[in-house]
Amino acid sequence: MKKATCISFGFIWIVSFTFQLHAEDGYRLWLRYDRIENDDLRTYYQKQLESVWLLDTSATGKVIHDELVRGLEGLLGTTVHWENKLGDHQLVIGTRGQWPAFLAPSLLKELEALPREGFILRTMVVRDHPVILLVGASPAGTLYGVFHFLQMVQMHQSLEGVDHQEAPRLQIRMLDHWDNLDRTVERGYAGFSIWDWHRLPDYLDPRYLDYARANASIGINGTVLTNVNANHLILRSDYLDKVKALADLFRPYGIKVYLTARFSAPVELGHLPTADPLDPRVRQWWRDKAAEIYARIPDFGGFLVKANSEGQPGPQNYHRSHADGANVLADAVQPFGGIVIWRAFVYSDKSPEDRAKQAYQEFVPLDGQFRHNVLVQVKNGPIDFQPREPFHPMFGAMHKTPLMMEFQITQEYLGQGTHLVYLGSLWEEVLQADTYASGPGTTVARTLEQGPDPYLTGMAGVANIGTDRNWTGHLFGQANWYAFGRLSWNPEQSAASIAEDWIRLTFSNQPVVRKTVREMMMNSWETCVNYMTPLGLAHLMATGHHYGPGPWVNDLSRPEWNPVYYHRADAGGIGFDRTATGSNAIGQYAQTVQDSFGSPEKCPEQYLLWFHHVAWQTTMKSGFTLWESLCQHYDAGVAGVRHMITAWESIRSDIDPERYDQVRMMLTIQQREALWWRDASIAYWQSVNGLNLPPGTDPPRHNLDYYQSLSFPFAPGIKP
Ligand code: BDP
Repeated sequence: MKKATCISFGFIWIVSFTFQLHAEDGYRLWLRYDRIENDDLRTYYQKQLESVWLLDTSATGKVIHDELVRGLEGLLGTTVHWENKLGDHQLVIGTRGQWPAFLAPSLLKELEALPREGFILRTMVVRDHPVILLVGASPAGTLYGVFHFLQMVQMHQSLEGVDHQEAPRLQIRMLDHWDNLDRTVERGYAGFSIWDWHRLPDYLDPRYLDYARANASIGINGTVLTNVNANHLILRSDYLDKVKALADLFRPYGIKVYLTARFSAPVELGHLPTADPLDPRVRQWWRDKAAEIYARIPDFGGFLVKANSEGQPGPQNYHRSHADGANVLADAVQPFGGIVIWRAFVYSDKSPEDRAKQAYQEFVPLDGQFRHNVLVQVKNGPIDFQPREPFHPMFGAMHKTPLMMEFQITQEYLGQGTHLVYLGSLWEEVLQADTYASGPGTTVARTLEQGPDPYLTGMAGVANIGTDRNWTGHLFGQANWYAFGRLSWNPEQSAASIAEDWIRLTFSNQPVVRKTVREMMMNSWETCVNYMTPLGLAHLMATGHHYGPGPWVNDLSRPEWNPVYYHRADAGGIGFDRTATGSNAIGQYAQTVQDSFGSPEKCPEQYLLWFHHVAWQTTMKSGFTLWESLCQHYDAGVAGVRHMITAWESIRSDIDPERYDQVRMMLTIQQREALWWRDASIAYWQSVNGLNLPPGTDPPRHNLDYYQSLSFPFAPGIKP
């Protein structure tokens, strides 16, 4: 890679020097701003951007100023010329309310109609001056527009006749950090938590600002700093001072801070004898706590709560409902404009009911009982964040309660920190699934966008960020962070187009790189599903850390923690009967969905064993038996990783050596682990069905005992 050192400006030299210190370690994410190598192109942009007039004087205006300096000076290799009056070839940037009427009055009208975080970007002539106008409906909207503009330049797009208007389709676009106060990260595979609680509030790690920049650049406007398996200490005054320091840093980037609330905090922190949500002392405690928080952080977002789930305390400890629990917190934050996000990820060790049915059964009857400032956060599928699940039946099932999507960006069940799996495809499949809840076309995305309250719509992603220099452990984990942000802004976007943008911003605009990497990414999810859990299988991971295969596990205390609970393989067949002859989980979907998923013939094969128990010898659409087909999927998975390696190697000369090697080494791990998944799974299924391997199928490299004997006591991300 040529470096910008040939440029004589001192500023550029310093920037370049810093980059060289860390070379291409991935720290800069998709905000690289490297100098445009093509002279003609660079000159074109320089001519279009003779000066910048920045009219936004808010704290966000300062952020915009700094980002433009960084971006334009990096990309164009020249100093930004700031001007406080109209000029030719000028980028004019402002915000509703601070926009002088003489500047394109027609814009003012359009601005009226623009939602709060929207922006307009337009090339036009104002008083004989050819200019590019960028105006946001709020400072955050303007900042989003600035990032959009910089990305256009990064992607070498023309500024001719630009006429672009955008606003987010979902209002709450947030990252959920499963970060503990001791800096371990539950299900984190990229080092430790970036929140340095011990040194906060006085020491402000510069990384916090880069975190805020990265999030703002993809439209993320909320961050939950702490793990859903919550520690009450985060609500203690000294910790709230630390939270305030972060909230102050993030505010100019349009990012609000949220915290997880441990339901029993009134007991642990407030020394009350109970946390019963209907007890007046408990209600007062939460009100006082909210007032204490808002005194420090006037725009505090609110609370995220995991209650009565996997051992967490909750209202049911006091024989109250989830609505009672959510409402006590909602009442506490309501005077300050706060919200409560209550998670629907619940299942009971007491109930013999199919785990896939339990969230729906608990929550749908409560529709209408939640306060107006409560959202219920629902995982994309009915069990957990499995490699592939059908969409959660709660989407479209609650008409009075805003539902928020919860995706997992960190790859707990998808290869963790070492597998290249582009999750944009998974999320697209879920978002575009038709719930038929209000007739055809009621996709999951629509149910999110058109909930009962237009101000309470949203999407959360469990973050994959840590202290690793490249933020996400695997370089391609960055693509998942990026894609999540883009989809939370507009859930209708295609995974392929988002991948394309990420590649251009992160690696190169060269067609060969774009094509090769896009193909790698777009095939990667299916590849992973193939070697881990093909044909609708799920939850076959080893115990605790969920690293590697463990389909044989059957000795955990709770039945639904055991993989055998999910696959139900026996000598006759495999799969979970969720039709009327089984658990009837299918009954929670709309009739049209039931008609398809509920019939083994019509059910899309990717969900077959999720809904049906199928005999090993059943003939599939391909003409092969289920057993043969299963083996083929495992082989396709292993071959898919091999293809990724060949593809990556083919563009070696187009990628800088450092990032090339990082990814190449990870692919080696992935190849080994894909084979491990395949072999261990086939060895186990054979031990159950006693069938010979289909002709042409390689035998597993080891016997089942070997796979069962493997242990990984220090695998990362374990739940404490
Ligand atoms: C599961 C994770 C566990 C989380 C839980 C949750 O294994 O660590 O606490 O989800 O979402 O997938 O609460």
